[in-house]
Formats: sequence, structure tokens, C-alpha cells
Amino acid sequence: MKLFRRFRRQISISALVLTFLAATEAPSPAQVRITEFMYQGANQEFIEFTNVGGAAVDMSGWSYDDDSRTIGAVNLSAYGLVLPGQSVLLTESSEADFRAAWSLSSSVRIIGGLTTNLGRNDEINLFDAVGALADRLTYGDQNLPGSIRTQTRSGWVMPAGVGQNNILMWTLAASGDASGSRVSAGGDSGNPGVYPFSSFPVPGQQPRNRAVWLS
Ligand SMILES: [Ca+2]
Ligand SMILES: [Ca+2]
Ligand SMILES: [Ca+2]
Repeated sequence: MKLFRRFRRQISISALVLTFLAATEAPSPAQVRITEFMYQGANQEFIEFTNVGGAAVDMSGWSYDDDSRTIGAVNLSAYGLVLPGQSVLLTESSEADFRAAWSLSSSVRIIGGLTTNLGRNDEINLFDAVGALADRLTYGDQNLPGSIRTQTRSGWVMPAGVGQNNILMWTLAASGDASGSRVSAGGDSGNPGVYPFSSFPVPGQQPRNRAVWLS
């Protein structure tokens, strides 16, 4: 009987260990999503990606492409580990020029020199490290009349539209709006580097503004 109890205890400990291992080996929910873009502006086009999930995401091996949908077209590995709530930027401009034009601090990660460029009617594709589609946004005011045209004003996604690939859930930036938009040195309107609606605001960045949408 004593032997049986010990055996049973060992079984339950093994089950606990197995449960723990399964939990630690499960893939992390890599919730990096497209949160802002401008296809053309005085300070050139840009795309913002935000980690809207609750766990840090290592973007090593992640990639971007436009409507040609090619995995690996533009390497995003330089972003490295992206914290919950953190936003990172991809721009046609040089990193230094973009940072200066938008007065972004050195803590905001920017990959510059993008040559896979966005047009008026185009698509943004974000692929994770195994080439799975993490997010996609298909847009074009000529293809979908009434949708936004992000020329000199960026578009930012309303919280309900995150990850939905629905351009109708995006809003044009206007100085002082709920997304914290402002004007760049060149006169563009946008809010690159912050997504204030994330549930996980990064310390030092704008506080979350979710109340605006919940009220
Ligand atoms: Ca462009
Ligand atoms: Ca293109
Ligand atoms: Ca933003």
C-alpha cells in the first residue's frame, strides 16, 4: 500500500512536470500587428507595427512585403525583442532623417531605407519567423471608394480593427486626435512610434487612451 502511494505520488509529480513543460514549450502568442501607415508624405512613407499582445516578441526572422506577398522580402530582424505595447517603424526615409522629422527619441526602433514601397492602392504583409502571416492590410481608395487615402496624413487602426484587414476600420490622422497625432517637420500628420490603444503601454510612451473608445 505504501509502495502504491509512493508510486501514485511519483505519477502526479510527473504529470505536473509534463504540464509545466507543455506550457513552457507552447508557442508564444506573437501578436504584432499593423497599427499605422502612410503611403506617401513629405517625410516619406512609413509603416508602424505594434506588439498588442501580453508577451514580448522576438522579431528575429520576421519579414515584410507589399502586395507581392513574398515571405522574407524585407528582413525585420533588426527590431529584435519587442515588448508588449511597443511600436516599431519601417520607413522609406533614412532612419536618421525619419527620426529627426518626427522628433522621435533614440528608444524608438526604426528600420529605414525601405525600397519595397507602398502605392495608393497596395497591401501591407507582415510575416513571422516561420513565414506565417501575422497581419495583412489591403487598401486603396480607388479600389474601395470611401476608404481613406493616406497621403501626407497617416491612417491608424481603431482598436476593434486591429488584425482585421478592414481598411474601413482605419482613421486618417489629424493633429491632436485620440491617437496622439502631430505634425512632422515636413508637414505630415501622424503618430509614428506610439499606439496608445494598446492594453500594454510602454513606460515613457503615451498613456493608453482606450477610454475614448469604451465610453
Ligand atoms: Ca510610397
Ligand atoms: Ca508596392
Ligand atoms: Ca502610431
